[in-house]
Amino acid sequence: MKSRSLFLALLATTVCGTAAETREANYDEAKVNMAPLPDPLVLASGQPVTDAQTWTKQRRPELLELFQAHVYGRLHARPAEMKFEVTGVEPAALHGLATRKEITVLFTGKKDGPKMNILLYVPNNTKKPVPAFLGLNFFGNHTVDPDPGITLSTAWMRDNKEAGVVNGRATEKARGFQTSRWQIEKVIQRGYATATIYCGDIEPDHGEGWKTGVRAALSYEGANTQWKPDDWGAIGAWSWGLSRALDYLETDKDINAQQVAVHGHSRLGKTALWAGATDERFAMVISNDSGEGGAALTRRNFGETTAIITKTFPHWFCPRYSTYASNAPALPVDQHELIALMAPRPVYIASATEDQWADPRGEFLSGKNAGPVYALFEKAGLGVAEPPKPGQPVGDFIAYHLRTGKHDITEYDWEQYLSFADRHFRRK
Ligand code: GTR
Repeated sequence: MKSRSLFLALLATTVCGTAAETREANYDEAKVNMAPLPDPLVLASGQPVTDAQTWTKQRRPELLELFQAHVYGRLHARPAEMKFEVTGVEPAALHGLATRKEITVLFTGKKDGPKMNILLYVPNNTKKPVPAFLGLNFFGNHTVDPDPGITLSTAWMRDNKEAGVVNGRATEKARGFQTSRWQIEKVIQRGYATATIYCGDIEPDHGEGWKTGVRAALSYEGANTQWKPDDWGAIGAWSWGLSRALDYLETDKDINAQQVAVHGHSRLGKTALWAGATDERFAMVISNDSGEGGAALTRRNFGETTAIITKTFPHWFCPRYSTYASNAPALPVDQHELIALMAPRPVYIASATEDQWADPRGEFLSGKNAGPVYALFEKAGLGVAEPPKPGQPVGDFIAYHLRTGKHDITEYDWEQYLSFADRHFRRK
């Protein structure tokens, strides 16, 4: 925990110029002082929700509305002019294991307009259509595997020596930099397609990123544009991009679009959760170390807090979210209700022992407190009251594991997600 947490707390301090955020990062369970959680099973009218139909027809829309208005903002509709262009197909990629496709999504139908590039691998020698994993990446599609045929991203990204990014652009050195996080060959060998997009294609990840992303392209109304309290933030934009990728997957006859698992790590895990909440076509949702603003309960003062995240990354959320910076208990929702928005679809929450910044216990408790909603559908949740020991996955339709190690996605995490998908997509 300590080095990453310390680094992030220092970063928060540097960015904000105050020591308050550092003090707020509590790592002592004895000092956790959590306000009562809102009850997902009580309607705004005060009536209890006791059946799945009332949940689906009344309570779910109420909660979705609250998350849109207070946390992530409202999403834009799918543009009618959107087009897909398949820009490359290699039938013998990954030593013949897979077919590699690259698809450009022209959001406004124009080649010189906003766009994103999907990298998709489909297993060869497998009965089609196949289920798929879909997630955003941090440093460009060319980083997810050493495959030299992947188009090198030309989009802006933050300079990072290790990631091979110089002067805001990727270099050849970056190829395969995130291979361990994607486990592409393993996923393919297990019979799944896997698709990814660089999040920065949709919106660059910084405070001014919206100016060159989909938010400017689709909801900017000129120089005097003022973001409204419930306008979408970067997480909204990125999750919207995931839905547009699913729009493409629905058109690809190799893919079973009824079985697409949306996944993501860290800020992109928060994004996967919001995509799963807003787009019920996603059949499974996986949150890897998503932490504050993701799976972790907001009301717990452990690790990253609302105060810290809204100072450091205000652009991720809707403007109204920042008004809760020093008063998280005033939020009308908490993150167990975000998990509940996945019901009755399978949802997996993963934490790591050295990722205390993301509050593993708070992530577990979100899953636990979403359980009563799954119970309305007669779907079993975590099945345990306390977090399991590291390396002991628990749960059925809500699943959880605590991996030993740092903030990352590893082969171990993928093994669990693949088994979870096998179980729920009935591919034993
Ligand atoms: C951190 C942030 C976390 C998490 C992480 C990441 O700096 O505080 O909420 O999202 O970034 O995305 O790697």
